[in-house]
Amino acid sequence: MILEDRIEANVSVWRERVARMIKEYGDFVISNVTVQQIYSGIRGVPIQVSDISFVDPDHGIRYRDYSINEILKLLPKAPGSKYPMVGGLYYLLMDNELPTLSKAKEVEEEWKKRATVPDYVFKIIDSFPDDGSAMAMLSAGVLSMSCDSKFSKAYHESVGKNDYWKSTLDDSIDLTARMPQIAAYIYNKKYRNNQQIDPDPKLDYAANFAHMIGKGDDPLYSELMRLFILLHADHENANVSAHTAHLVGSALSDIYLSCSAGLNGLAGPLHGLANQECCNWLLDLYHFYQGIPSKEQIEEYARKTLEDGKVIPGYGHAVLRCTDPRFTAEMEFAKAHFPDDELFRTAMAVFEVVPGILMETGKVKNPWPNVDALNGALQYHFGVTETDYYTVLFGLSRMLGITSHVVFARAVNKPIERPKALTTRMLESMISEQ
Ligand code: AMX
Repeated sequence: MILEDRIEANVSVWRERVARMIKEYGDFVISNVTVQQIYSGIRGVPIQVSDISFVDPDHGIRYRDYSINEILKLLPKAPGSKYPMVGGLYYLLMDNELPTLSKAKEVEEEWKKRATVPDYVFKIIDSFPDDGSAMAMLSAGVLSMSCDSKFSKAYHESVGKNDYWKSTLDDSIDLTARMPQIAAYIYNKKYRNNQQIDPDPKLDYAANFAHMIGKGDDPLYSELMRLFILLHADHENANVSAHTAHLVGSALSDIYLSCSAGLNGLAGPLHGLANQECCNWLLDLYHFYQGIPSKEQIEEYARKTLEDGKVIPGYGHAVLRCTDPRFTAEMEFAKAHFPDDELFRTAMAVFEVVPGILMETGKVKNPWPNVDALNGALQYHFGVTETDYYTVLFGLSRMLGITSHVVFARAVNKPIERPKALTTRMLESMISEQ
């Protein structure tokens, strides 16, 4: 199996590092938890080790310690493309080493061999009404494949604990191989009168997805999807979707059960759904002023949004304290290829005005744009105008990172996660006894 030998070579080193850390420094205190943190989403409390990716508050996401700019430069490119091949990205997330072009291609070839989606997945998706939630369809489709889990089979055949990661990797490759067709099937069912398009084995992962949603004629859309998948592949494992998948996986639930749970978290408006809300906000702004709005109009519109008690989607972040480098990468893509697109120009005008307004509130910790501030505008340019589908694109990409974290957790035998809950009365007496 691809990557198995690479991970095998690293596993004993990782296990030794972790075992040594626990044995020699098990009592080392890295953080105290305050009452405020308990009541506010355990915000900022270190609860995980995340060696696959790390959100640096001042510089943005790093995959295996490489910044987005480095990744864009260093990963092998798809043939005839300026953007990295998704297979190489998966290799890096799983392995810690920059892949060669041939390694990236090996992953893509393996995906092609495993890309057949079982019929029952389509039947499950078909059982939803056409106007059902695209994310619920995606989550249910992924969940249904649990019956095919190689990990589950190995577990019930009493494979040893130290080898659980191998069948989990097997499941991760199967799941990621099938994701483009499942995501495309949902798009075609909901927005293209169920006109399904068969995969084209000649195409790379991202181009094949573009082809299956009917955008195969525009090579630039394949380029966008290569970039989009790369930018959304991972964001540390303490965010809602990755942490949920990890938590469920820690009970030794298989990857399909874990990832379906993670996708349900991604579907929330404070997480992945912000994608669509941001594009809708931009479109409403654009239509309200019947074209690209002036600075004053944006100011008026943004202030009205805040007065109505709403947030300005696409701005702010729980961890980042800078302009999201993923936003910058998307901005550069649009500037290079369609600088005059009206929705893109609207997004750029918003970028000039909104941070200042958010700073004035005095409470927003990060007034700068996150990746969602542009995602929708870019998809819209290519005619993917169905904003309620955007979180599925996010989910398609995020499975690469989430499943890498799940495999890694199995490789180092992370135990079941079980923090502790306290009652309010307990907290009150702890405080009064101080
Ligand atoms: N517009 C208006 N108010 C905002 C704001 C924004 N874009 N971002 C933060 N604030 C407000 C918060 O609502 C909070 O107000 P409160 O004290 O009255 O409840 C206050 O500023 C402090 O919040 P914070 O510590 O700066 O942010 P947070 O960690 O609580 O929340 C986030 C982070 C992303 C949920 C928030 O910035 C937000 O709602 N942004 C808009 C939605 C969005 O873009 N989400 C995408 C996130 C990225 C992703 O997962 N895809």
